[in-house]
Amino acid sequence: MTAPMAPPELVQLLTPEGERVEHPDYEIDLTAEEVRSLYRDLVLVRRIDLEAVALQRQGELGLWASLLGQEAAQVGSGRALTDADMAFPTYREHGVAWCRDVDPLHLLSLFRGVNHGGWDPQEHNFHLYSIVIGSQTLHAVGYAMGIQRDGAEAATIVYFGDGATSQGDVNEAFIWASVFNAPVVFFCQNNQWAISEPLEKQSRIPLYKRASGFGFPGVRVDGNDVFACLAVTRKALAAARAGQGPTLVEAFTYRMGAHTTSDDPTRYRVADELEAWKLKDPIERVKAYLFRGQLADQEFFDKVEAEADALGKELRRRCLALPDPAPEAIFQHVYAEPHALMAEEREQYLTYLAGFER
Ligand SMILES: Cc1ncc(C[n+]2csc(CCOP(=O)(O)OP(=O)(O)O)c2C)c(N)n1
Ligand SMILES: [Mg+2]
Repeated sequence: MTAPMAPPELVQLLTPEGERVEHPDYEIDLTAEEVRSLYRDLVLVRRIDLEAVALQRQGELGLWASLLGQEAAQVGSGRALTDADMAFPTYREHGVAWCRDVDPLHLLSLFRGVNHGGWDPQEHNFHLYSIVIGSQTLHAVGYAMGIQRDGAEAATIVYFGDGATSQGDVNEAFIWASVFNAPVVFFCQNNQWAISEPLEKQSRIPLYKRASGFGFPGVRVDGNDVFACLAVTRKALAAARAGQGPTLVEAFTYRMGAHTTSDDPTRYRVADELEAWKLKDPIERVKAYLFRGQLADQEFFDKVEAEADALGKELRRRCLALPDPAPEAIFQHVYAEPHALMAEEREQYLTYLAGFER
């Protein structure tokens, strides 16, 4: 008798060639319309990202952190959320922002330096971007413990990178979430690099296995497979909402671009690596699946392409039209209530500015 096969370590429902495969623990049943909609999300999100990189190169943004290659991890997990769920991003979650209906212009305005965030986290249940690595995991656990006490039928998801798993904050968040059984999904996008530090400098074991040491389940999903990311995140969120506590999802993916526009990855990684990951492109496999099953025709793909072009063009136009804030705006929103010292400093600054010829 042969022993039953263990489920594969990596949850995958769609191969890089666009073939549907089954996994014993994760099912997904999507209509053709739903798959086309996911494809559209992936293409539009990539276009927003490409436009932003181009704008930075032309001096219109101070910086940009590209999500190139991570579209499926973000759209799959983002589309698993209900309106009531709360998401805490890093600085790279433009695809999740898209799924939460955050106007991409707000993302650009932050990186253009014309405001400090630009969207209302409560309106979208999508928190402001966090640049301090791992800090948002603590915020998310605190939020999750809050909604747990409110008895809300909602879960929290927090995004962070492979490098962030070495931060104390993230490990403290794991402990708190575990012992308080907080309704939180830890969504780690393992894109293999923390700027120039490769994964092997962060861990001797696969990241998802760390969860067992903290006392909750961990799962590794193909982060370039939007179906698998959707299925795995849905299940983890449902468990959180049902009172079963946290899950660590490790989305195994690859950062195809630079860390940010200030970085040059050719200084620390070989070109072959990128070439190998290009074959696992998250968008191409959905396109192949749609073609293979005759679920979409050329007209559909042309239409999405045209929509992406129009979105990119319009986003560029709106970005260039963003007004510069008044210099004294920096003193706004520091405190919720009027503050005497802020008012004094604001007046001093205005007097200083008035000393220049206009
Ligand atoms: C607390 C803290 N330490 C260091 C940095 C500088 N820093 C910015 S991004 C980064 C690497 C993060 O890598 P990872 O968590 O894998 O996320 P990725 O950028 O790959 O998405 C570091 C060290 C920071 N922003 N915050
Ligand atoms: Mg990383």
